[in-house]
Amino acid sequence: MENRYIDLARLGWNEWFEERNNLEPADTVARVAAVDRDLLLLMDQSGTFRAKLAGSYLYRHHLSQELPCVGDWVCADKQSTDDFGLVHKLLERRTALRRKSAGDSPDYQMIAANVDYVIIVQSCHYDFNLKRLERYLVMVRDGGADPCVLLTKTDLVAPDVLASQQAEIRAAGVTAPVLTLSNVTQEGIDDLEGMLLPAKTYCFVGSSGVGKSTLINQLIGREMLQTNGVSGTGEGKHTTVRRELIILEGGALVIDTPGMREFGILGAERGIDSSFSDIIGFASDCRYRNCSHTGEPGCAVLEAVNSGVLRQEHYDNYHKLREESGFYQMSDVEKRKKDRDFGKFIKSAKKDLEKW
Ligand SMILES: Nc1nc2c(ncn2[C@@H]2O[C@H](COP(=O)(O)OP(=O)(O)OP(=O)(O)O)[C@@H](O)[C@H]2O)c(=O)[nH]1
Ligand SMILES: [Mg+2]
Ligand SMILES: [Zn+2]
Repeated sequence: MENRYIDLARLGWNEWFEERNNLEPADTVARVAAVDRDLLLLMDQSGTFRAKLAGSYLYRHHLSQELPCVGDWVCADKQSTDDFGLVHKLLERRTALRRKSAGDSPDYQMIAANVDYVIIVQSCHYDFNLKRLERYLVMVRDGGADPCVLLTKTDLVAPDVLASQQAEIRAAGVTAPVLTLSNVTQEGIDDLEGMLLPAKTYCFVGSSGVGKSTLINQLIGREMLQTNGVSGTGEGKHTTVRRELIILEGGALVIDTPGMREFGILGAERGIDSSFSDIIGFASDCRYRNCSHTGEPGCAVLEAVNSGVLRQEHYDNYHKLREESGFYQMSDVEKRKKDRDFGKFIKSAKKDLEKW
């Protein structure tokens, strides 16, 4: 590796990136720790700094997969007039965790880039779902990263329940490592910690409320990430709203992500529409074009359910899957709140990273 990149190695840089990207001697490379549209938090060998996407970059790239996301390597000019660096190049990705955009768009929504291991988190208490796990495994492999399965909240189920879930995973032919832990009793946390290698990037994904941020806080050793303190409530609400790259004391790089309703799963929408074509058929007769089929007046889908033409169970499954697949986008209110929070976040993240 060239000398100027050696310090970047602890942020995950390696020969692969050097060989794949035609870098000029003047290029300064940095890794994306967080993103909010054209605003980025970057890290390099000397610390963290804020940056914006260069106008010329935005002009030339329109697909969301072409925009930097958490974990990406970029070229950035640090000196810029208004205290922001300027990102003018996105380096080639070694791996990509991404999902297909809705419809026939060729675009992908990026979740994280250059991840070595994706830790698929499910709580063994009411969240365990083999089908969903399998869809995650497909998404991870599709993007070139290695999967690991993690069952949390083992303190809430009897040992035989946990054992049968593990057996179910094995019986399905899943070859990825399967770990279990409790953030409450700490049982199993050592096993996970022992697996985390310096300069490797681990992305935690899974439904909202399974304990991803709680776990990462334990790994950091303090309450850096906000977690959902009120258990049993807050249905449908995400505590974590932003993907964020954090460096642990042992040198591993971890990415926290919001619960999966925001993301959905690779291509899931299309799959759902094809298995529920009967519902889609009724939906064309709904009074409102954007009908959610949950109680709007003139909803033809509900009418079909009520008159017994559609089975209630089929209808319920449809909603469950759509919800899981991220079909329900965040409301505008949530989006605005997210924007406001980002300013605060940048400040605190900068402080945290500077200590490191
Ligand atoms: N009993 C038990 N509760 C846990 C465990 N891990 C987390 N929790 C609780 O579960 C709730 C949700 O935890 P979070 O860490 O916020 O979940 P998350 O996966 O980050 O959720 P999002 O950020 O919304 O995606 C909190 O109330 C935690 O205290 C565990 O191992 N056992
Ligand atoms: Mg969280
Ligand atoms: Zn309807």
